[in-house]
Amino acid sequence: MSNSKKPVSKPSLPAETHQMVTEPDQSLTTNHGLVIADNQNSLKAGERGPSLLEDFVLREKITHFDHERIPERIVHARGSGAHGYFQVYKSQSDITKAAFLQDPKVKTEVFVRFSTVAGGAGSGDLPRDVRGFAVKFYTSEGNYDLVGNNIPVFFIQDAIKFPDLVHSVKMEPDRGFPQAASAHDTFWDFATLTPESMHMLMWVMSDRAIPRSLRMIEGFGVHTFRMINAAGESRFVKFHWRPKLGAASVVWDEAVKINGADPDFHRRDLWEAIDKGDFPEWELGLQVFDQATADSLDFDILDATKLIPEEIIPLRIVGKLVLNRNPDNFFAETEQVAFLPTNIVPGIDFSNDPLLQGRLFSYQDTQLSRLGGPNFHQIPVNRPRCPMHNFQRDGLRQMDVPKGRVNYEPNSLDSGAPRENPARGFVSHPEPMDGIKLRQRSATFADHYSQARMFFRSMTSPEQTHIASALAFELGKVETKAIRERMLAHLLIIDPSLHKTVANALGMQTKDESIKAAIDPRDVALSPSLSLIAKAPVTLAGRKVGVLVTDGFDSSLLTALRTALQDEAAALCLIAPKVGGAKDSSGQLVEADFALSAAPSVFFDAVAILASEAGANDLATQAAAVDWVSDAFAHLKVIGHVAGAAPLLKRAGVGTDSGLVPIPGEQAIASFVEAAKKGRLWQREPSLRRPG
Ligand code: HDE
Repeated sequence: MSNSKKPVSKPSLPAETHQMVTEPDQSLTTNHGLVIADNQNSLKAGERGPSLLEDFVLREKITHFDHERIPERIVHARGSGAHGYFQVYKSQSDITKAAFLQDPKVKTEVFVRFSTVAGGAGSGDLPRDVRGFAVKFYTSEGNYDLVGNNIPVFFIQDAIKFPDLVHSVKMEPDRGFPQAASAHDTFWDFATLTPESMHMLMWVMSDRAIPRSLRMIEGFGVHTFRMINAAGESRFVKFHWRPKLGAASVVWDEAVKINGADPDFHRRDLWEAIDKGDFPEWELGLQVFDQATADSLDFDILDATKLIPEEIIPLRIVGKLVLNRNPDNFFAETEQVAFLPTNIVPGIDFSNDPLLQGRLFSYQDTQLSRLGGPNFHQIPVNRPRCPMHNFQRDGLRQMDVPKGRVNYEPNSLDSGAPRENPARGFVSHPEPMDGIKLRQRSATFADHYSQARMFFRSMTSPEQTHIASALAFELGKVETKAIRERMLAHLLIIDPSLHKTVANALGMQTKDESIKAAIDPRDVALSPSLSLIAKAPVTLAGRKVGVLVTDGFDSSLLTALRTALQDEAAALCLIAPKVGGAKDSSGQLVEADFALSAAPSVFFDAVAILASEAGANDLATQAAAVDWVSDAFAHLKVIGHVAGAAPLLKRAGVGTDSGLVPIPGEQAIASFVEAAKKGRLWQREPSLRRPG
């Protein structure tokens, strides 16, 4: 096709628009390459006549559109993806022969998909839910997929219960609601009849389930895996991802409001950070241990409802993951990426965890129906980046054109055809196996309460209160009293003080001791490293500060604040009553990033009010502005303010505490920044809300 722009006539246009048009650089074509002359009108029998079946252009376009959607994932349907790389800090050859864990000079390409679990693809980003954290490493030895979550344990111990778990948490089948919510009868019915879920329930009720940002979640491989070195020595390993920005969460009331104000809050945050070059990073940590250590633990390492406290086996930090490129196309990449826990490489192997074993079957199977056949590995995001050859042929959606006569092995007709390679090929760890066929849970899996108790008691006081509040909210939405009572009976075993708080919050004074633990919980050593608040970094890096201005504001103060926040690697978002902006005290118009109505304070980690007194008086009559301030206070944020902001602060009814930082002039900006770096003021919370 010539690219020269010569004028061509366009006879199919209606008479009134009949004109000479310029030939475009790229002509629109059908899927088979035929150039389309008119993309505005279907082929009809006469100007006002019926459309003709012959119109293959129309039919091709509509047919393709009709099939634009593929079945969404059964779980983890809502997700956000990004490209990046993984780099090991130093060779891990003592524990594994995996090639991507050897050379610190090598950057291994990755694609990562974060997700919520229960909601559909169009659901909001901030339900109380587990987050998926799936990483595809395109290694030189084939794709390695580490398909984990942001919580290190799981609800169930055996894969056979997964469909029941998922059915119970998803929308109830008769009514089709609630969407993306565990706060309903069927979930709590299942969970309370499944004592092994108690530890995970503590995590899901904790702040971990309402993260501030996908850039601020931890990740876990959950199961115990194996690593094998070149000498064939096997060790057990647990995988951890640690965010460089620190892990952080929102408070529940904020999550509820964010979901309404910006259902794409997490997706947008990840996209924007990468887009502006603020690349999210995680470090990969391993807990490596041998059989003797495994035997010394008071739980079974094959039980996915248990974690190994870092206080017992510290993390060995081995490398970093950097996400530095947004997808070019959401559907082609994020939607079509197919993670398979069976994608492993020499040097890594599975354990016999019965939950993992079921997953080894499920993912391949689900892709067959989701991606329409056995050739989904040919989709660009799923293709290995290393050479790939075998004799699997044909099938739906075959994109390759294999050549030659030979499509079987062994063969003698093609000496260049692929052959097995015992030297480099994957060999399963030769673990001795001997046993009788049976359907039975090992007795070593029977302690369902000790780690639930350990997790709850390892939390700081605000975190414990949040767990109790979440339980009160969730159970408060459960209509069937017997289910609420059953959960209270479990809580009594986990921790009597938690039971008491939740029972009080629900106004249910039962002390039901009808549930008997298969094994009475033990008071194991606490694990303070499980608390997010205890290890929260003092930083504003990657955080956002919302600055509210009105006409007459002090622009030199704003400039100084902007510089101070830049120095902390934080972003400043300028908010004015109107998006067009506000005039500073010299009458100069400064454009805003957002109008107040479009940027509630729940979007920010800290706020500052630089309003003039006249502006603040006016804002004090506007509910959106009053909510902006009272929400920031209720969400325990640091609020910087100039003297002129007083009428608005007063109307919002905010108290005075160390989180209200006056900014009388540029010299006070440092105190605002120092206060904001500490994050939320947990000490403010007891005066504002209690469970129930
Ligand atoms: Fe999954 N899981 N899962 N899962 N899972 C899927 O695979 C399954 C489990 C996890 O971003 C599905 O491609 C079974 C644990 C993530 O695309 C499906 C069992 C953990 C993702 C499936 C589990 C996970 C999935 C649905 C119990 C944490 C999203 C669509 C034996 C370690 C990956 C798909 C992405 C997705 C099955 C339990 C993590 C149906 C049978 C435990 C992060 O195959």
